[in-house]
Amino acid sequence: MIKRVPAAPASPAPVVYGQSERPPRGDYARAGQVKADYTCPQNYASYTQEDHDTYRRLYERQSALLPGRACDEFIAALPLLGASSRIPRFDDINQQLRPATGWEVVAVPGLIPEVPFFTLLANRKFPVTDWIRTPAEFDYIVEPDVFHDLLGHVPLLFNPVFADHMQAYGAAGLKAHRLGACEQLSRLYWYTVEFGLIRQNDGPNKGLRAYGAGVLSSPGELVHAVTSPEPQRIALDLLRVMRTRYKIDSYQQSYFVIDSLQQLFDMAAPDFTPIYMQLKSLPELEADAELAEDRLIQR
Ligand code: HBI
Ligand code: FE
Repeated sequence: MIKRVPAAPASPAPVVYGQSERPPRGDYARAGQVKADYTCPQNYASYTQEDHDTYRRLYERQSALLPGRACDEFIAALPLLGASSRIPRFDDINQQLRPATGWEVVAVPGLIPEVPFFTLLANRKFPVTDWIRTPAEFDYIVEPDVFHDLLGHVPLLFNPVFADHMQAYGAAGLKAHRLGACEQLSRLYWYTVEFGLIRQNDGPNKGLRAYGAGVLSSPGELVHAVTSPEPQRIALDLLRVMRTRYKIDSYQQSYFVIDSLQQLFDMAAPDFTPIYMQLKSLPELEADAELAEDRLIQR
C-alpha cells in the first residue's frame, strides 16, 4: 500500500522591493500561519512591553506634529484608531472601521507581492504589517511596520471618498499587472497615498497639508514636506506623476498637490489603459525633474 504524504503547506515566499542589502524583516514562515493570500493572525500575545512602548512613543511624537501639518480628514479620524498607549488590536479597529466604510484591516507579515496586495485592496481589506520596529530604528525605517501602516494609512480609510479611491486603486492594480504597467501605477500610489499633499482651500484651516501615509508617519518628512523651502510642490497631473521615478531612502524632492480627496477618486476612476499607451512615447523623469509646464504650488 502506498502511503500518500500530504505536501507540507508551503509558506508564501518573502518579498523585497527595490535593492536592499538586508533580508526581508517579516516572519513569512511562521509555522504555516501565513495564508495563500498572505494574511496571517496578528499574534497579539507576541508583542513585548518594549513593542507597546515603542508604539506609544511613536504615536505621542507624531500626534504632537499633526496640527497645522496634517489634513483635516486625517486629524478627525485619528482617534478612531483607538488605543494609543499600546499597539491596537486589529479586531478592535475593525469594529469601528467596518460600519464606517466597509473596510477592514488584515494582518500581513510585511511587504507582499503586487497581485495579493491589489486583490486585498480591491476587496476593501487593507494589509497591515504586524511587527514593530526596534528602538534602534525609532527615527527611521525603510520598510512599513505596524506603526506606519496603522497611523499612516488607516485614518483616511474612515473617509468615504478616500475609501472608495483605495478600492478603485486595487482594481486598477490588478489591471495594470495584466498590462505590465505596475511600475507606472505604483508611482501614482507613491506620490499620492504615500507622499501626497493637499491644499485646503477654505475654512479655518486653510493651507498646505499632508495626507500621504509616508509623510504622516514620519516626523522629519512631515515637517520637510509641508514647510521646507527645499522640495518642489507641483499640482498633481496624472501623466507627470506616472513618468516620475521615486527614491525610497531619502526625503522626496518633489511632492504632488491635490485640492480635494474627490480629485484623487475622479482621477483614478477612468480606465488607465490609454494613459499607459501614451506613457510609452514619453521619457521617464528623475525624482527632482523640473518641467516648464509644471504648475508650482507656493506654500
Ligand atoms: N505590501 N504589505 C504591503 N504594503 C504595501 O504598501 C505594499 C505591499 N506590496 C506592494 C506595494 N505596496 C506597492 O509596491 C504597490 O504600489 C504595488
Ligand atoms: Fe505605506
